[in-house]
Amino acid sequence: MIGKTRRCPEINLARVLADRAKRCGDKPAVVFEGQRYTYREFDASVGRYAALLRKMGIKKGDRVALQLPKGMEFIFFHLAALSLGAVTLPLNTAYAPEEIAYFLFDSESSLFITDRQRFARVHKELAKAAGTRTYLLDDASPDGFGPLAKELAGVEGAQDPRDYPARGDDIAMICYTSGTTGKPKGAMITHRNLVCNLLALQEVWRWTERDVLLHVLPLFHVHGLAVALHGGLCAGSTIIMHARFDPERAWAAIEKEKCTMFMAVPTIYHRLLNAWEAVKPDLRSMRVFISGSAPLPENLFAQFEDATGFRLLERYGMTEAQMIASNPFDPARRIPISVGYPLPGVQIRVVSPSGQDVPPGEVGEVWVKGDNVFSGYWRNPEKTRESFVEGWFRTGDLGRQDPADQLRLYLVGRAKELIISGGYNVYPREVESVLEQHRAVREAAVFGVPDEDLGEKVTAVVTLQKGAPEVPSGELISFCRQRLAGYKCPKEIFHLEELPRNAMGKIQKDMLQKMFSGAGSQ
Ligand code: MLC
Ligand code: AMP
Repeated sequence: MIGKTRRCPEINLARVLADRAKRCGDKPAVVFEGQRYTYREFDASVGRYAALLRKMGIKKGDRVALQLPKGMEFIFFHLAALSLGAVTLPLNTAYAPEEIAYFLFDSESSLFITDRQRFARVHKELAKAAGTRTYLLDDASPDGFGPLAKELAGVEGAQDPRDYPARGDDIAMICYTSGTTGKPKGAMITHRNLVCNLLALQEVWRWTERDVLLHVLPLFHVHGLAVALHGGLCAGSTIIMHARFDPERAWAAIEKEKCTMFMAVPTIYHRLLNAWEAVKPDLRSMRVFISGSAPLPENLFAQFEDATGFRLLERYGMTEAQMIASNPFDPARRIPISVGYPLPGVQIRVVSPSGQDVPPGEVGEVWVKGDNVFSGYWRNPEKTRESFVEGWFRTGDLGRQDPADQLRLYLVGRAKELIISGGYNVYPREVESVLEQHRAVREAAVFGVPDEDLGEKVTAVVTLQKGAPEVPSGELISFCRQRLAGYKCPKEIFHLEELPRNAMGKIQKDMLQKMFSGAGSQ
């Protein structure tokens, strides 16, 4: 075991950020696609959005689901909801209507905030979440509320309702994650999880109000939301935010805005490296480039350093446990393929299948404990029980600790069947069960094959029902697209007469991986 516990303040995350805004006043907080908000303006907007949510009847414990394009509205609604003690559900904009309906139904969300375009796709499915009201930013909403500008004007001058009734172990967010079996589960993340993790990151990454962070990640995952956005605001930094990632534009912004920090997934670093020669920006303002959410290949680490002179700082995290470990700030101590040491307040064990600590240097499952660890899965005591052993959270990641370097952690694989494609998680079982709904498909096996850009590429093999006519792969991919977010859909689908199985009857995915790595479309 490595790492120490420490006390975390009992405070509402939105309160922490509002207090920081008071101290930062006229300093720019967020610059989003040309819209510039000082901390004072930012905080006033959160207050106005809170007044609107209060008018809509939102109160402590209510779930508020957000499926919005990246932008200030998402941020203001999210923080406004937290400041009233409500719980937010940040939803990936790529989720298919069936997925959205399930999340709203399962979470019993009181309110679903989206826009006209997304509502048009999802509204037929919403009948499944009958108790959820919908608010549309840019149109008249089904229950009588008008577009955002009109509603915000209506609460202008209203008393600031932010009373921060939730804190400590109260839930702040429910983030849905899929799994190897069953339906996606809602990870309940508390105010304590978020606040203590931010304080740890500030310390380890020396994050201060002098920093200027370039933000290119989506806001609906822990990386872009709980680390980059909350972290930047909590430190009193300025956040330069792009609606979507574009490598040339990102390099140019770092130079123009004199950025000091950047954080991204390895796919983004790979694309930045490809664009390096074309832009060659002046990086003298930069302090640190941070990578996480997926394994950072050793050659990418080396090539990035050769081109830019910066050693990427790799860290390890997970929706359920926020940020767990990080390489040290000192560049000389950043080692490729290692995720470093536990963050302050985080404890790590590496454990055998029988639940014993393995000797340092041997591979086992990474278990985590600390104020960063979530409080369980929403209304799913069985999955929660399976995920914890005596207060230790089982990450499903396989790691090894270096006995010669203060138990520095290396991740070597996963005990869970998971594909990480461009930093997004794809659980094979979810995709297989969609493919198996197709009338011609008898069985499907989904796995990741190595991909230079995405890290792993979702790939499928199917066998067909007896007598079924050949189905083109394109048709099967379209079938998946109607039911799953685009990034979960196989990029390639191959056909076999039979799936290879071992003596126990289990499909040999490692064999399929070898057969189809580097194969072309069929
Ligand atoms: C997009 N597409 C992907 C994809 N992203 N396919 C596979 N894997 C991905 N990651 C597909 C879309 O379905 C679409 O297909 C096409 O690519 C173009 O979509 P896009 O949105 O324009 O893509 P692009 O801008 O190229 O996005 C690539 C990316 C993005 C790398 C910028 O994937 C990204 O932002 N990834 C970061 C994910 C992240 O934040 N993860 C953190 C999880 S939290 P088509 O055919 O429909 O056009 C976590 C904890 C921790 O893991 O430790 O941080
Ligand atoms: P998510 O469920 O989207 O939060 O993804 C969490 C998973 O991403 C972890 O369990 C790891 O498998 C993986 N992950 C995050 N950071 C890293 C990293 N630096 N190296 C390898 N895997 C990582």
